[in-house]
Amino acid sequence: MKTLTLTMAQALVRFLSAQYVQRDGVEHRFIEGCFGIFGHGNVTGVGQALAEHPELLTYYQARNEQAMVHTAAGFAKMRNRLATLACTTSIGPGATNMLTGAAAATVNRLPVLLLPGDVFASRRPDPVLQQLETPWRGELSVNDCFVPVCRYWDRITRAEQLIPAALSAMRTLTNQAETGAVMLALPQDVQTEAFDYPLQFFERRAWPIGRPLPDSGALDHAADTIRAAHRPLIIAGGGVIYSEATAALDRFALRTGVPVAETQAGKGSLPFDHPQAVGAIGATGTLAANRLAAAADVVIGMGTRYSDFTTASKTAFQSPGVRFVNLNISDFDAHKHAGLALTGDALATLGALDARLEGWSVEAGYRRLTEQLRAEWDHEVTRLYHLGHGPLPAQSEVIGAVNELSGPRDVVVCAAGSMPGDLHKLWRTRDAKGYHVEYGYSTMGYEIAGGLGVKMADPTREVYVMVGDGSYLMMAQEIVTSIQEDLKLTVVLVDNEGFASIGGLSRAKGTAGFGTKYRHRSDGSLGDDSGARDGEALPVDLALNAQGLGAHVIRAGDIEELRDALVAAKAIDRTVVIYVRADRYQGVPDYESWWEVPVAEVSESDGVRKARQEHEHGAARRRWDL
Ligand SMILES: Cc1ncc(C[n+]2csc(CCOP(=O)(O)OP(=O)(O)O)c2C)c(N)n1
Ligand SMILES: [Mg+2]
Repeated sequence: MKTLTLTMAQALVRFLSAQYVQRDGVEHRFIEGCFGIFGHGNVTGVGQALAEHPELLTYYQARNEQAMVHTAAGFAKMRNRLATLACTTSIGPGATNMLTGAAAATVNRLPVLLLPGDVFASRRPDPVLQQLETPWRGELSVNDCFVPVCRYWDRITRAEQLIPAALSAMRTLTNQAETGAVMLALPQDVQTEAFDYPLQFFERRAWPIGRPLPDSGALDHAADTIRAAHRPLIIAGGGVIYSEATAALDRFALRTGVPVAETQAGKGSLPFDHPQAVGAIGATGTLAANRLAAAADVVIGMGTRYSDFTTASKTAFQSPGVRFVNLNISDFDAHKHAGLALTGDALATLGALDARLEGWSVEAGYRRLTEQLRAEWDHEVTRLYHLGHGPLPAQSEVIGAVNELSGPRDVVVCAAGSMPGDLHKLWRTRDAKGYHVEYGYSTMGYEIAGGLGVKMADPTREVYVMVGDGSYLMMAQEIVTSIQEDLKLTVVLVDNEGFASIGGLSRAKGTAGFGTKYRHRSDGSLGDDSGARDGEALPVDLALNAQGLGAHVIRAGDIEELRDALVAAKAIDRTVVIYVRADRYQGVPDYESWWEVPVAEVSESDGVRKARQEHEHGAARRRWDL
């Protein structure tokens, strides 16, 4: 057997550089690069390996470990999970900083490979700098925190263990039903230990990403169920986009007339002006989709995991006999809502269903209803895009300006705050990859870091990162990385003096926005919206902050200036931050939907007691869907 003597870290880097995936006969390099922040736990191991052979794996420097995981996840999402990035860190805080990123990736089912350093396997110098000692268990380290948020987790305590561990990591990352964060924890001594690795380990390997079909009996049953439906509704989730089934869905919907509603991850499955597109569904849904959902007799879920936002906390579907047919690569999701489970690839399964439904389409009256609801919704979007609100613009107008001045292939990125809901309702998506909102984990701080990953994945598109002042303050530092790597972002920074979304939620539940407004403490302010003790505004200048990080900054005072800024930003080749203030209180309405957030059962406050009554009223509409 021919072997190559390498350190474990050198072998890992060489192995990763040779991994590919193959789908529909096309090969894609899987690990396109490695983000890293070095410390004593990786600089002489993985760091040395990357430095010795930079041609194997491109190294990217980041500012924060959580951010680099978001960047890898954004990259993987943009590439439909056919490629990702690795992340190397030191031990201790460098490693645990990745925890939120790992959870976000796993919740969103996005592959990311995490390579933290770990304490010495030999244990001779214990406790080393940054080691957590656990008196009752010798083999624990802080990296064990990642077990619940990873889909595969391993620790390489001997150099040869890398072989089975690396293969398991690749199997998980490329498995469309199982994918998420994968961690190989790398003890700092073992990273530098040599082993005679078989040459075969480093040979080019293409992992097949197949298109499995459900059982044919289940397909027949599903087709019969759909044929018998009078008011069917498709819910398109992220799986439609990842499987590249959008064109097939477009044809299927046109031919059969079945309306298509979209989840956050599924938005973009159809262009907004498709005759069957009824837009967002659920708690942040359109009136069109929510009306159709309430009356639907068969719900066809495609690649959706039915989050509470999608189901309006199990109140979206009110027809007494409603049945669910679920196409999903994950058996776990396919079985949700007691659905008829079609476990398989979205594209292949849709094709098989289409063939079985030949000649069938919805009744003419249902097509007309869809058309009418669509027209009404389009009108509502136009109204909200051009409210003419003052003195500060409404957020819906900010979104309208960005939508109207971005190109059809450009990408909007967002994650937390009030914008994801407004974008879900209002963004007119023109391209399957044009809408990128991380709403599985809704991580404040994802926006700029994730946007960077989107830009890396497709530099031919302009990337519009829409970020609230709260999220910006949590994690803006990757603006520096975007400057360093010549990856231009257009960041639209919307300042509404704090956490407007949670402020609105708090007000709706009788607690006046407590702790959600940025106000100086000295005059007894509760940081709320009651106006009782409003307190002084903070002397904070986020635009200046962005300028300090190297961005080209434009301050827009109103919607006209925002439009001018968006035009000007196109001609600038480094990251632009457009700073705009928006009215904290001018939100987008809900459209006959509900979201379950618990309210105190007893309280001294009239407002809370009233909110509790409303809560019980909403909760009465919940269904089990058995
Ligand atoms: C890391 C993290 N912490 C807390 C939350 C809960 N949360 C959701 S939105 C929000 C406020 C976001 O503020 P901002 O970015 O300014 O957006 P706005 O609500 O003002 O639109 C908070 C605290 C979260 N989603 N993520
Ligand atoms: Mg805000």
